[in-house]
Amino acid sequence: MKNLRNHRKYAWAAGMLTVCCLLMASLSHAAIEGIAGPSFTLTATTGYVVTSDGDSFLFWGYAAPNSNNGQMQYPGPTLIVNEGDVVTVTLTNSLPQNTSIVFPGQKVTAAGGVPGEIAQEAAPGAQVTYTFTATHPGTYLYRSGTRADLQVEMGLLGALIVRPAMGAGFAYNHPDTQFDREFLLVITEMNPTIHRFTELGLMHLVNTSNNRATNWFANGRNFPDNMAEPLVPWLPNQPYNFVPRMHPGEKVLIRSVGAGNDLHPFHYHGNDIEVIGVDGRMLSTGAGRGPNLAWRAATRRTVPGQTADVIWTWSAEKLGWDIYDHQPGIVYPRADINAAWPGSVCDNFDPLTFDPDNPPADQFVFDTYTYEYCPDHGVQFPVILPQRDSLSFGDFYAGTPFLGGEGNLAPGDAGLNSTAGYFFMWHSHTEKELTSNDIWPGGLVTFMIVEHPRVAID
Ligand SMILES: [Cu+2]
Repeated sequence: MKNLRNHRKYAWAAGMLTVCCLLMASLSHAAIEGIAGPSFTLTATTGYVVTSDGDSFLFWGYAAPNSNNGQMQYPGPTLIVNEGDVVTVTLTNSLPQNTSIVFPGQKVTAAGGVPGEIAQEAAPGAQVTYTFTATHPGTYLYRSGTRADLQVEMGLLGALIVRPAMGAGFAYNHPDTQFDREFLLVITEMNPTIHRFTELGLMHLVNTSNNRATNWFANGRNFPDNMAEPLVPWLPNQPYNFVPRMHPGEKVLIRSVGAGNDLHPFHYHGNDIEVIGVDGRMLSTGAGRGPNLAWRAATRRTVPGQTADVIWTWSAEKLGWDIYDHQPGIVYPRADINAAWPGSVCDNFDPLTFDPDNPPADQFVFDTYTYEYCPDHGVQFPVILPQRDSLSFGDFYAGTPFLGGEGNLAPGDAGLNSTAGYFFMWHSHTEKELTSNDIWPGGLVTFMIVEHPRVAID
């Protein structure tokens, strides 16, 4: 598996013009929604968060003039800076009590404000400015440092991304941390009782010591709202979504942030993940050795206050059937792609001479264009599909279980999966967290969508 990257580079070098390569490389780094630094202006203020059971709650959060049309948002704006930047964050407090921001992992100095227990605070109507140098690339959390049991619950939190000097396509300053796409996953939860009492100003009734959540969020939205587009008008304080998408064989970086107060085991279906960094530090036994302490897992605990950089990939290798729905003996027209890619490896692959115990190099086993695992080329789906009349059609059923051609849906069913993408559920493995206030499905769920290579993602 680790040679897949090399195979891809080989194919591109052989088949594409340099200028085309550069264009594709820049497009392939799916952007994380956020605002670029190094100077930020945040206001702590109020807004309303809509839950997927149809309710809405008062939240406290951060607003920035250059994010979400200047409206308060949950989570706060994702702050994106470069390694070495001197970062300044000016916080204006429009809340009824003192507040502050802490930046775990950064050496922060503050100007203005009043001393708090763990950070310099801004009183209501006042300002405080924080300054730090982004010395280490990685994924970080920022959140309230004032009465965090209440203020984090109320929504004063966000993510900070420090891009390495090596370039935006790397998680850290090591070639093995290169990725094709990246997505942010800020995990939080909320207890409606605290938000109701706070909205009514009944602060003496707010008890955070018996805090019990009933709603769970990925990037500030419950499922299925987190699969809607970013910046939809019906979620004015929840601009971010969480819809990871990729093409087979790509390396996807998930920057996961435990921004709430509870642990959440998060399960990545479809393949194990590889954890390459924690709290903005690449896992490595020594300088230059790369992420060689990375561990693989199907489910990883999201820890409050901790971040983790996780790589996930999927290639259909050794699936045992042809996910592209190629029928045996049929040669598929590739004229449209041969101009850019030097033809299909799988069309020329000879299964009779293939020795799985002694396989040739990856570039002769994986298709140049689709990333198909050639020994599975044309191998039929191992199960006889039920008759169409016996199927229950979900919204994401495309008329085919494959990445290949689309079929006909049942009469009257428009379907949502118009690209015949392949869906893997990613979700909390605390099963109660698959609800929104006891309504299923909801909460901390999304789907990774593996798209056919012909489907444009960006
Ligand atoms: Cu699962």
